[in-house]
Amino acid sequence: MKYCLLLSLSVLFFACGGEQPREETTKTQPNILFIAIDDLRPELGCYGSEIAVTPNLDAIAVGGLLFERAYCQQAICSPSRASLMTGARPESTGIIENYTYFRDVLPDIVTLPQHFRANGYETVYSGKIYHGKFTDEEKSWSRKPAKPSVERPNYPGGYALKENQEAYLTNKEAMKKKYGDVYGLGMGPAYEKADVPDHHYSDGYNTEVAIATLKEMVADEDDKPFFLGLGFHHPHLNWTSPAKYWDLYDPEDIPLAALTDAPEGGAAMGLHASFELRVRDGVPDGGEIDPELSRTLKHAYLAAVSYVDAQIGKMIAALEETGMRENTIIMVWSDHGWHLGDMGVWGKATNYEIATRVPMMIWTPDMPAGSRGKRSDALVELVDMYPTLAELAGLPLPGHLEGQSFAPLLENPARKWKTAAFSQYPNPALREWAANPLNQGMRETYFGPLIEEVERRIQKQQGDVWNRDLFENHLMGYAMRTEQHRLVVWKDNRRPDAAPIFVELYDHQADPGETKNVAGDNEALVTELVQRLDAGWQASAAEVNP
Ligand SMILES: [Ca+2]
Repeated sequence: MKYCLLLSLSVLFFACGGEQPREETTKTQPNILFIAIDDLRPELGCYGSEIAVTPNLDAIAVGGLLFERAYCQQAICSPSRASLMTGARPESTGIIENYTYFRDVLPDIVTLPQHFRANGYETVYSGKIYHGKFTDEEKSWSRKPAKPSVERPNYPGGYALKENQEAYLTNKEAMKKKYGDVYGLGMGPAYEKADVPDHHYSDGYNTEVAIATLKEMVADEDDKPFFLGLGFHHPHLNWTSPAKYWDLYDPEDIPLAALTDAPEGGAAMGLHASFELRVRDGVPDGGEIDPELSRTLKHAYLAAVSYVDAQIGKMIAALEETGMRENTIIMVWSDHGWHLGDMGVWGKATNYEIATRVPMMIWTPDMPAGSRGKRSDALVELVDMYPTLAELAGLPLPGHLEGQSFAPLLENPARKWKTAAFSQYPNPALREWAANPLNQGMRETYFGPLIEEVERRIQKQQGDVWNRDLFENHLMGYAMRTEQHRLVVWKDNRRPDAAPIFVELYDHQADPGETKNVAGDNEALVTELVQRLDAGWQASAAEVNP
């Protein structure tokens, strides 16, 4: 084991009177390349997609370990990232929307990079690791990223094409005039195909920054191991990518979502009205997203995925060029999945398989040859990455962690593992798309009719249980994925011990697309699963013998 080796090296150097045992020790610790991809669903070559062009991610899977059943803890950016970066679940962090900065509520929690930093690592990031401005500059990161040799043009709204820049500026101005400063309204198009170099959009540029930073760190004399975060904004909207990535796909070959109906008997509040997409220029405010637009949107999403994949290729090449490849753990993850018309919805922000299942893979220098290229069916969670990386680097595990190191799966990918994965989401239908409670402004904008429509649907299903304050502000969906089932329990989160307001059960053996809620036909099973959900993540942890 690496940790034992590190200890013995230290002892050896002390015993021999070596002058700097600590430095000799840290030299053997692995670097970490922590690759975050925003809104990436597991539709990649290595996940069995027949169309996605993702050779660089596929290559990581070929040499590393891919997780077929990895789940986020909440299917939206900030809560998911606050959870995985602190190693605590949304229920514990209290971060369940995109507006609250985790540092404001958890001033002393030790984050993943902060923990590495405290243990002698240089920690630095480029791009989106935490959500938005919540970057924890002072505590998490020990150094600033380097300046690359290229410059990124300052495109309004991030669009390279004049017509899209103008659409963005005009819409923004018009919305502001009409509705005031309502969050996020007045956007440009959802996608763009422009013949520009990679670094003209954020991800290409941020990769150049990460590569320049890597080279700078390698040139440093202190020989500290590094934790380098490289976070991609794509394939989050807007899907703006250089033309060459669009050209990898023939639109005729792009399959549309196969299952576009809401689950039969599912929770009326379980699905939203695709606000996040509808706010974009060129997408209808309500009603159907027709097949032609659906195909273009999916093409745009796939182009964005290939654009990210190409940047990952550059980053890995830089690791090789600097001689760091063989001593660097590569951890790849996405913060949640995405409905591309699945269940009739566009966007993240649900408690279903499509939104909660994420791509996740790891490559380590010293994993057994027999594990390389394997795909693990074990249930794992994003919150597990913190303890895993800490263990693999030989660091102690902070006591507050609520995940479990999956390092044992690297030794044996098929071993018995957790019995459940957990996530949660507050009422997707009656929240803004950033999971904040609806503000009055949202009702007054063009979203008003959409909100009334979902509200009527919920009232019809829930009858006397309906209560606006409860449904808008306090309703939480708690989801549990087991080997065979997905359970979603809707609760008043002020009354955790009260009976659920609504329950959904999907049987993945019979119905992998989650098309039918079978809770009503399986009372005994629901009772048992609700008990398991209530028992929490600890009760579902894997048994690991020392
Ligand atoms: Ca995201």
